[in-house]
Parts: sequence; structure tokens; C-alpha cells
Amino acid sequence: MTERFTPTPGDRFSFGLWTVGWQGRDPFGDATRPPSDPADTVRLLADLGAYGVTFHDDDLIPFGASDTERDIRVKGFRRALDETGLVVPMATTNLFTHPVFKDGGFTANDRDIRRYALRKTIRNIDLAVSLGARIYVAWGGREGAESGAAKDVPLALDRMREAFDLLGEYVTEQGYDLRFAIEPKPNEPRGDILLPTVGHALAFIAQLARPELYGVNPEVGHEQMAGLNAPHSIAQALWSGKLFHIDLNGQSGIKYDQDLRFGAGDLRAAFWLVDLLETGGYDGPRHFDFKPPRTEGADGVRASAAGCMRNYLILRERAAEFRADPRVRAALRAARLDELALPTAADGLAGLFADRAAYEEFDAVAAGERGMAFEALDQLALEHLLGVG
Ligand code: 3MF
Ligand code: MG
Ligand code: MG
Repeated sequence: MTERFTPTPGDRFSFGLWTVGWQGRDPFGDATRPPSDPADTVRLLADLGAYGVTFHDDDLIPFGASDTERDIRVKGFRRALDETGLVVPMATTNLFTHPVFKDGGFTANDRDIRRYALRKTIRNIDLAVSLGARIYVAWGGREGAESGAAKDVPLALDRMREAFDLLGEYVTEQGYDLRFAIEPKPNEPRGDILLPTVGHALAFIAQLARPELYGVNPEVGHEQMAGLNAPHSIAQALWSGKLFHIDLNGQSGIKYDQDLRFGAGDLRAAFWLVDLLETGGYDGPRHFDFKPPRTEGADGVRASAAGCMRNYLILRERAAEFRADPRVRAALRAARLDELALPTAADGLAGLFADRAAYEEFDAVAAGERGMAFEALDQLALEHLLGVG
């Protein structure tokens, strides 16, 4: 019975080095777990059934490491990848830990820091491409402010656009097969972060010189921190052709970034998200960006990572059963979802004006009295989610 929830590389589950490798240091407490060698993390993830591993430059090569140390680290990582068959679908830059980035990277008020941030990013893009990455994530965690006059937002967005345009120019000139995925977040670690939601990021991308190179990397919990419906945000990203990557995790409402394992927190949102990803045409990695709580030792870390994948697989089965249930199909028709798929005026404006039933003879009172039958539909969904469908 349990084999069907055992992950295989075909499920395309990936994890950041910083997730299972998180030592549990938080703003109030020290690390509760020892540091882990990235090569060991690769072996752990392969053992658990993942297919991919992702990294920030500093996860792999400590900030300020010498070239010799860098080579040793990269070699050890490559060896573990070769041994296990794990791939690197995505990489990213740490522009938030070192004090130099306290006011941001691409939008720091200090120009020299912005230039340094660009060079640091480009250096890691070269490494990412050499390891086979096709997606480069950019989370601007420090691109923001705590106070009003400290950041001129239009100017900061000019600098953000300049940075992404330069990165796009770089990968194009190099002939790299690499696209960028911008990761929105409303706050934490800054009081307010620029590009706070998927919607903001989509609007920003439209302003770039090569918009086709950029998409989004929505994180479930980040949208929920803004009080938004994460599956809806992610559906709009898919609809826009911009869901390049995803950070799956769990979050309970509007509070600090909990980074719970996928399935914890808002379970109903997780159900609808899996339903969306599995039916909506997303073909990228199922990437987990979570933090095994600092209460956990090595066994707890394994259980937490395994739980992310197992919960995804359980929800995948539940969502597929929901979609296949004849009662659900009938309930969807009763809720007139098939009608939503019809164009409103395929007959054009002329047809719309000529159609007296559309207005002159339309019985708005009767239409207003029709029930939508959504509750019966949602109850079926809930029962499938609970395993009694
Ligand atoms: C913070 C995050 C980040 C990004 C990471 C990948 C440290 O809330 O989600 O994780 O996902 O920088 O780009
Ligand atoms: Mg997060
Ligand atoms: Mg993330």
C-alpha cells in the first residue's frame, strides 16, 4: 500500500541544499544541528528518492573562500552528483546573508554594492550552467526597506530592471540555455520587500528588455504571508506562461515565514495546488523550499523531507481521484464549470447587440435566484482530500 507513495526520480522532486542542510539558527536561537557537507546532503536526497538538488552559491562555497577551496568544494559536489545521478535543475545567489547586502543587492542605495551583487550573481550563473541548471532563481530578500524615505521605490525598480536586463544580456551573449525565475515575498527579512507578490513580479517582468527570459518562482508560504490564495496566484503565473519553477512548502496564515514541510499548514491550499500543477501543464521540478524545524535531529530532518514528497504523492492521488469521480463530474456541470469554458461572445459585439436575450429579454431576477451548487462540489473535494471520497 505504501509503495505508491514512495518517490522516484520520475516524480522530479528537488530540494535546496539550504533546506535539509539548515542548522536551525533563527533570530532567537543558535544552531541546533551540525553543519552538513553538501556532498552528504546530495547522498541523503538521492537516498530519499529526490531527483534534483539546488543551491545558493554560498551553500556550496562558503563566502570568501579561496579559489582552491572553491575547486575542492565543487569537485566534491560533482562527485556526489555523478555517484547518485542527482541533477541540478536550478541554482540561485545568496544576496542576503553577508552584512554587505544589508540594504539589498540589485537595489542597494550604494552603487558599489550593486555592482558587486551583479558580479557575484554572474559568477554563480557560470557555475550553475556548468552543472546543468536551466533555471536561475532570484529572490530579492534584502531588496526593500523598513522606513519610507530610505528607499525611492521607482528608482529602486529602475535599478532592479537594470540588473535583470544585464543578466539577460549576459546569458544571451554567452549562449546559455538559462531562464530566470523571480521569487516574490512580501516581507522578512526586510520590513517590506520589493516585488512582494506573484502579481507584482509578473507586472515587473513585462517591463524588461527580454521578457521571454523571465518567469516566476512562487513560494506557497510567501503568497500566504500576504494573505493571498497561493493556488490562485500560481494559476495566474501558469496562465501567463510564467511558472518557470516553484517553491513548495507549508504555512499557517499571515505570520512569519514558517517554511513548514509541504502538506503542513494550509492543507486545502496544498490539495488545490497539487491539482493545479498536475492538470495545468506545469512540467518543471517539484521543488521543496522548507525548513525541518529546529526541534529535529538527523532522523527528524529525514522524516520532514520524506514527508514533503510523500504528502505531494498522496495529494496527487487524492486530486486525481477527485477529478475522475463521476459524482464530481456531475457536480462540476451543476456548478456550470463547462459554461465558464465557453467564450462569452464568440458572436462578437454585433451578435451581442443583436441578441435580445442577452439584455432586453434577460431575466436578471431569475438568474439571480439560481443556486451555484458550489457547496456540494466543495464537500466532494473535502471528502476526497480526507480519503473518504
Ligand atoms: C526565503 C526563500 C529563499 C529562496 C532562495 C532561493 C532561502 O524565504 O524562500 O530561501 O527560496 O533564496 O532562491
Ligand atoms: Mg519561505
Ligand atoms: Mg523560497
